[in-house]
Amino acid sequence: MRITVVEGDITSQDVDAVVNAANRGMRGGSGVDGAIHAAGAPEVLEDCRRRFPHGLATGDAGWTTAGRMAARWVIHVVGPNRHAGETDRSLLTSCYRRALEVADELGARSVAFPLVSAGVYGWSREESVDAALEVFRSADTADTGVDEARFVAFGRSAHELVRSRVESPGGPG
Ligand code: AR6
Repeated sequence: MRITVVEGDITSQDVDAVVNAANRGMRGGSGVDGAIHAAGAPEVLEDCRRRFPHGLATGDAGWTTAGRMAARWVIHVVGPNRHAGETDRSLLTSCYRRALEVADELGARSVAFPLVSAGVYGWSREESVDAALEVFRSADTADTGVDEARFVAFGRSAHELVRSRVESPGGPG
């Protein structure tokens, strides 16, 4: 699996699936969730209502259509909310692992990821990218059918940071 990094907006990525940093209610929100629901309106919300009548648990992932976006699917993950006491790092790695599993169920080959939990949910960008890299480089995900995991860094400083973590030879994973 190739790990790539671009700077930009996840809603305009030309990939099979984009990952959303959602919440347990699964009805949209702010940040990347708001952008994805706006770009994929109204189908993303309609599909969320249909597929997730009771929402989704922290650390888990599930998919919907991507509506009018270039991608085919949205893979929604619910990251841990540090401000609500969800400080267990395994919930963050679980999001990235479950996103890859759902991508494999769908047959998605290219998947774009935001930095899950590194906004409203209060984790640092370093913690989120390092959790992702640990999963992407682990033996457990070596047989995934995903051949590109693309970090979409929102803004220049995020891009610099993610790129340096991805390129660091002594980095995580
Ligand atoms: N494309 C790529 N990355 C983005 C975009 C975008 N369009 N917009 C923001 N980011 P956040 P969380 C980055 O807050 O911390 C929502 O209300 C942002 O700079 O979107 O998991 C949900 O409904 C940051 O690095 O997600 C939940 O309630 C990263 O995406 C809650 O916030 C994640 O920031 C989830 O919080």
